Amino acid sequence: SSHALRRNYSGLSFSLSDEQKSMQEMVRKFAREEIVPVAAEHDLTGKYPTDIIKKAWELGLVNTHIGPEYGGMGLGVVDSAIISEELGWGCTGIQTAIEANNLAEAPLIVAANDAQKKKYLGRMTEAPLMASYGVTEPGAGSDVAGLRTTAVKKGNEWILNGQKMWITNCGHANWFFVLARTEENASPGKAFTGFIVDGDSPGIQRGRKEINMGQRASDTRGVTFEDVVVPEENVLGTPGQGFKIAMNAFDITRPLVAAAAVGLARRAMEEATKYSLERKTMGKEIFKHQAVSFMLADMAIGIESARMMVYRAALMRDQGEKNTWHASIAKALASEVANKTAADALQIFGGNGFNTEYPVEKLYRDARIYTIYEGTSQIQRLVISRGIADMASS
Ligand code: CS8
Ligand code: FAD
Repeated sequence: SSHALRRNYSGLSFSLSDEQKSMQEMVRKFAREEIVPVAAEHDLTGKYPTDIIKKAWELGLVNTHIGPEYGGMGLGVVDSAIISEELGWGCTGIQTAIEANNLAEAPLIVAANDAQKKKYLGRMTEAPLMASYGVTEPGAGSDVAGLRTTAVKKGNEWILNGQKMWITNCGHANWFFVLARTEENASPGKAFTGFIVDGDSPGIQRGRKEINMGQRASDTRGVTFEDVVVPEENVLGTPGQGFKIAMNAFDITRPLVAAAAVGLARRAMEEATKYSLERKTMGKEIFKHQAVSFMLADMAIGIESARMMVYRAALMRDQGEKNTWHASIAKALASEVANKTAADALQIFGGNGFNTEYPVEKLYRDARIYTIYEGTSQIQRLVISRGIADMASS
């Protein structure tokens, strides 16, 4: 198939396959017709977009990495990036709710055995369920190795205790991926274990929905685990491997978060372009003032280069190459492009930009999270600079 051909292609290519182009067209239509009309309302009320997620699920736009053996489409990271950009163009709050399923599933994609995949990935393709990735804690976000949640083995079960914070989809999660410390005095690469935790396990207490600055359609909460019993069969990989499994998941999802940021930036550029071609000052459209059109040119520079980096990081993963370094570059670049583009779009709208009747103040608020979640811009630079040092010494 063209899919297989594309994956084996070894030279450079900047074109999407016909399959990818028609999928992009389909998601673009979905975003325009189903997401854009309701995005402002979800932003205002914070209501979880259950209906839209269900429609997206029916179109195969949710849980994109799950293989056909488990009822999914088994899309690659490039395919998923195309979807993320279009959904992000529509509303990154709604896109984040959808993407958080991919994030929760990523540790299973990389480390689960067949029975775990059948049970936990299979059900995601049978009904529009949500899942969560639980790593961050009130006391440890960037410093994953500093997390305090513990799991202690008792017979054939593990007893989980601790607290997670800022967990996307938490209020709706059917199951959680949870990273917990299982060895007190081991190095990060050996001290943690990843678990699949059923959402209805006794001892799980979900917090209230957090009221965030942007992406308000998405559901973010804290959650407490008190003596939660997890069966041995729900350990991912082997005990001690959890940190690497959690990091490996980011190799898949950072390019996709970056893709959504590109979608947001593209939307901001489109809105600002339209406005600047209509609004007149000093006898001409503001687009004809170079100070304005150059802001639009800078938006295009940012968007085009960020998308190339997203595709590069995503394609490397699809081709089986280690992409951690490139994923961090894509994530840092796209986040910063989204913030700059949204801020400049707001500027181009003048006073109207500051007002909720116009679309750009939402884009500006929604953009803000990109330099924070999925690893802050500082953490991406830490990964990138360590990579530079490794290259210099090898
Ligand atoms: O702590 C790491 C880090 O990445 N921190 C940032 C955390 C983060 O990104 N959190 C995001 C949470 S999820 C989220 O925000 C969701 S957003 C909402 C949903 C939206 C839709 C998706 C770090 C700072 C990079 C590294 O920490 P260190 O403590 O310095 O550990 P290291 O020494 O680097 O590594 C320890 C061992 O792990 C191995 N490792 C590291 N990276 C990888 C990858 N793949 C496989 N293995 C990895 N990428 C490393 O080799 C070490 O192994 P050793 O055997 O010990 O040598
Ligand atoms: P800290 O780690 O305390 O960082 C504070 C500041 O210090 C930042 O500017 C940071 O860049 C800087 N800093 C920290 N360490 C260093 C360093 N070594 N060098 C330089 N600078 C440093 N987590 C999940 O597990 N699952 C989710 O689904 C999820 N969804 C989220 C959704 C939202 C809306 C939000 C806000 C967060 C979400 N997170 C999730 C958590 C997110 O990944 C963390 O907030 C993020 O990784 C930063 O961690 P922190 O908030 O603890 O900040």
